[in-house]
Amino acid sequence: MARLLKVYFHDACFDGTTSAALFAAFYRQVVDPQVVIEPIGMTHKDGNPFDNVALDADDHACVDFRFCADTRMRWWFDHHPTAFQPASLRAVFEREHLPTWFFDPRAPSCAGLIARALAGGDWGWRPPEYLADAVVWADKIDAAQFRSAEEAIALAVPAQRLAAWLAHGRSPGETARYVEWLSHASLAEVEARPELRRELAEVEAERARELEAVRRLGVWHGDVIVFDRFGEPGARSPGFLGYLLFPTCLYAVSATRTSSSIKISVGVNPWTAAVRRHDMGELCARYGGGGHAVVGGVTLRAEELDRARDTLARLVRELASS
Ligand SMILES: [Mn+2]
Repeated sequence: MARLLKVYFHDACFDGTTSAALFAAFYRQVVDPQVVIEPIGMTHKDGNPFDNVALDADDHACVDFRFCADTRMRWWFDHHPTAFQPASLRAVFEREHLPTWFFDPRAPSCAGLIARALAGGDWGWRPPEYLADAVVWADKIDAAQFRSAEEAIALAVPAQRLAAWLAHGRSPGETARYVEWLSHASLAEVEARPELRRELAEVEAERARELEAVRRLGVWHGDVIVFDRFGEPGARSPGFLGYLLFPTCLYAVSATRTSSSIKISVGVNPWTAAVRRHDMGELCARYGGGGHAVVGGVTLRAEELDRARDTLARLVRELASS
């Protein structure tokens, strides 16, 4: 009977899916050509995301997602500074020291980290030619290395169209199927699949509607642009669209909610010449959230709408003051 490999990956994320496809291609080429691979998308949540995960296959891998403190998770690749939660798991990583666990918080993407890690040491593996482009795009998308907001939101090439498709609320089944396709073919070949034609056209049409909605939504508070979507549950954060439509802003703040949670995101315009006055992570931490210097967020429970509105008003007031 064929052996089974389960690959856990950061779901609905361009880097997460590319990492899973890349690792699947490696495993088939180097470890076991006959292996059956089951890709499983993982999402962040309060508590341990591996709580109800059965490590019952013949081998297990986790890519672009936080550390699982179980040596049955034999392969692990991640680049998130927040990979060890709680932080005490770092001790397990250091103690067990598996040669098949790789962590580099400076890596722009996990796919790039996998390519580099498996090129070195005992493996000497080179990604197949058809995945080279995907690895380059994972670095670019995950680290937001774009020259302009126009470039960041463009849907000009397969990588960006597929990244937008992934971000449009895909189901775990859809992303698993996508990973399987990408483990055998290039982004251009996957993007051209007839199964995706209608959905990719929808992504483009929705982008046009979204631009209009975000244009109407923005409200200025000094040099802070605010997108309050508390009134439209399920609506997404404008992300880079906000900087495209309001290029003179220093900060963008967006407020969104779903049936399960409320999210306030704050960011520094990556394409402004102005100098930021605040640290986003430090600011958000004071309201129960966190993040980095240039991007941060506060996540609240769905029933905390009053608190969320108050937090939004306070954050905006602080950011707008000099
Ligand atoms: Mn990543």
